[in-house]
Amino acid sequence: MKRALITGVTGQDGSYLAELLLEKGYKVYGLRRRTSTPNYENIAHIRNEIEWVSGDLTDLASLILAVRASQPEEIYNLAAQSFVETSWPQPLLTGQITALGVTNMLEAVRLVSPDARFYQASSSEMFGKVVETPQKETTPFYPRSPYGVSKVYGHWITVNYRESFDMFACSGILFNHESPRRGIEFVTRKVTDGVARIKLGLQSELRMGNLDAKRDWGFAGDYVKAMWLMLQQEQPDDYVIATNETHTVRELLEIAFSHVDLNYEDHVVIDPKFFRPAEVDLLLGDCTKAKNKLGWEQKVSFREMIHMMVETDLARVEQEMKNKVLTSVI
Ligand code: NDP
Ligand code: GDR
Repeated sequence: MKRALITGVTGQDGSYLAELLLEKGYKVYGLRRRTSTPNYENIAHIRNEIEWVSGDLTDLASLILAVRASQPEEIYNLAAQSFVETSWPQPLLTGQITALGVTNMLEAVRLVSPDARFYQASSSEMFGKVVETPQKETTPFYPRSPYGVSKVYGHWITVNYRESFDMFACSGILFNHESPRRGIEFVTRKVTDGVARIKLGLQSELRMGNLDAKRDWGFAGDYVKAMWLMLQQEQPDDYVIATNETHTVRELLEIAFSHVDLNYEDHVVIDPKFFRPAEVDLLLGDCTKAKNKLGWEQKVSFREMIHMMVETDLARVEQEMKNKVLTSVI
């Protein structure tokens, strides 16, 4: 039985990846950090199938113990302070987790299980300001947020450990990917949750930021398959994972509201609070390398995914109304 250690297992991607690895017969170890209120929402259904190890990306000793306890053949480093907006008010914390945390993880692997295969969750946010489109593995980075800068560090330290210590370390440069398990602060989920609440009469407006930003949005369930494929190759390498399509936030609004016969223009209010100090205007990925070398391809389209998210949020909000326990809105 193969063993895998996942950091960030309680997050969106961690939950889909844990499901995938369990299906494949892996013994899955999940790193969890101490929180005052435990958060198992995304993995409640598989919680008892995961072996838990405690640790925090900012604490090297805890990671050494976690790698020692799990003895994994594969390690997926998905943990991060992952919300771009929060990286301006919390730049140091973001750097400690999202940048230096990667070195902590790599050191733990190098010291305890140097032959383990390592996946780093890199991001299209590293491309930032448009230098070239579509963006591919060779496109220069120009990050536009403390988060993006931290991910560039995490990316290059992964490449450096591969080249310095001959470690099997891969970096997946993943473009935005979403699902019903997406955190509610991210734009797709904020919109689909807002649509559900408006449709069910709980609120009438949705306050938004820059509607002109363009993103290449895929489905998280498809993207975790690419992570696994990267660690099954003969040689470690870096790959862009994307849909090769881009859409504005405005198109996202149109698709989500019209799915329940509403017009977004009747409900969306522009609020300067949601504009960022520096914006990434356009992301559009070219994943030709992943298609050719990994045989990876997306299955769920952007429209299908947004419909799936609206339907899930409608059902959840309706249930919450019945139970008279409404979760708070962003
Ligand atoms: P989420 O925000 O949903 O999950 C983040 C995870 O990191 C959570 O499990 C969280 O645990 C954990 N975490 C945060 N801080 C620490 C810490 N100090 N020590 C240990 N664990 C910690 O992110 P996603 O699932 O969306 O993304 C997964 C990874 O992929 C992230 O690194 C993200 O930056 C990157 N990425 C994501 C993309 C996307 O579109 N989703 C695109 C490209 C890259 P807790 O539950 O305790 O908060
Ligand atoms: P992003 O995702 O910053 O691309 O990072 P997010 O969904 O937060 O923003 C996407 C775009 O939408 C615009 N926008 C808004 N965003 C939010 N959150 N709330 C709003 O009200 C709003 N209005 C407009 C933003 O300005 C932005 O242009 C995500 C994260 O998952 C990262 O961890 C990951 O690395 C990248 O995707 C790829």
